[in-house]
Amino acid sequence: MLQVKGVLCTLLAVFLLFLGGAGIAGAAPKMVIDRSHGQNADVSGFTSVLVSKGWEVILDEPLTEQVLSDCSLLLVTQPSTEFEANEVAAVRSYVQNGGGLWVLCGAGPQPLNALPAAFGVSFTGGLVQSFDANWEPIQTLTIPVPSALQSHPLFSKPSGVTQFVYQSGTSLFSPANPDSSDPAADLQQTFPLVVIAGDVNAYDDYTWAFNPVVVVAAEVGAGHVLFMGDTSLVGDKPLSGLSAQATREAVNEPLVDNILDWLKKPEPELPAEPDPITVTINLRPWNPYNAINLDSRGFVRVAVMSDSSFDAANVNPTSVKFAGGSPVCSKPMNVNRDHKKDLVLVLWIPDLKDLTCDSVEAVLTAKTKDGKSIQGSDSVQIVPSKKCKKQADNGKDCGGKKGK
Ligand SMILES: [Ca+2]
Ligand SMILES: [Ca+2]
Repeated sequence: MLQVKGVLCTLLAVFLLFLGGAGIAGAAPKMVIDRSHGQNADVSGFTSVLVSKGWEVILDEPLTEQVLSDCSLLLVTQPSTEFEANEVAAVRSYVQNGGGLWVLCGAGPQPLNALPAAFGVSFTGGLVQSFDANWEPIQTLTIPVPSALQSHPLFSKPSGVTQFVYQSGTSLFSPANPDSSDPAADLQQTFPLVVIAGDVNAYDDYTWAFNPVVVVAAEVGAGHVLFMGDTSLVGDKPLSGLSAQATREAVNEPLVDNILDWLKKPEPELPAEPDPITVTINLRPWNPYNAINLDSRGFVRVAVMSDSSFDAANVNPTSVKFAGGSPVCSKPMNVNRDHKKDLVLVLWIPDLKDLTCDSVEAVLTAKTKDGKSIQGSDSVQIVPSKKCKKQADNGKDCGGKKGK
């Protein structure tokens, strides 16, 4: 087992983008599968599934705020050493900030609850079905999803998950008060969460209990947490190949897909680009007619004007685009004698690719030196030229000539 663990604990960073040919999607969501708390179950099969679904999977990272900062989903399955207070704090903070946490644990005499306790739940280590059935290796425990919960995103897709299966239902939850007569009801009063109870003939710490909790899902801060009392949902290599395991995986696949979607930290929304600041420009600053001859291989000036709300000195000249061209040089000058210097830009007319013989307006865009977008426009008069005359001739109906 140690050898297997050693192999698994080497950093496995698999990065696959299933883009369908496009190279424009963002980075794959990153899942950290915790291996730093004595876990030695083989999750290689589940890792392969995740990679095929477009995840980047990282094993055996220390659970620090830095490691979790770009993590979309943290998976903790069957730890055998307890979480330290600083790790719990890091995970709690990560979830508060939008991260997803999925914890799966099976039965055990001493469940490790430092992490679940940070979210108000705990594993009891008890069993959710009869003790004898629990030891049947091919046992499959079907858990119905209560109809009231079937519209929850965990179950509503693709066509509704109405039940799922555990390997044998090896553990359960209880609220902070383990003596509660109705743990599920207690939890629902405490958290905005999904609670699913197991069958009524269930063990709770080796005593009969009614409706032991088998799933807890909750929204915590901006993130989501999910606690489940069975590890077989994320695969268990020694069991794969057994028909019961294959059956469980097939039945649970839609649920697992929903879980990944629901827990995944949302992509940060890019701040909307603010509308550009409208500025006044003056094409041919000392000429009111703004004439341009598209045959010309000369230069034309355009001024970005300063006024009481905008200082043209803030314009980054290299960012300027005017009618498709970039200025060849620029100079602060006061064009209109208002004691405010304007920015005069010089452009080569053949560069003004956006101008056509029909243009009546030309647009200038630029960024300020602190990155804000600005935009302005001025009228333009395209003077008759050979180029425009030729275009006009080509545009005429040549009807009769065709076919001669
Ligand atoms: Ca002008
Ligand atoms: Ca001025």
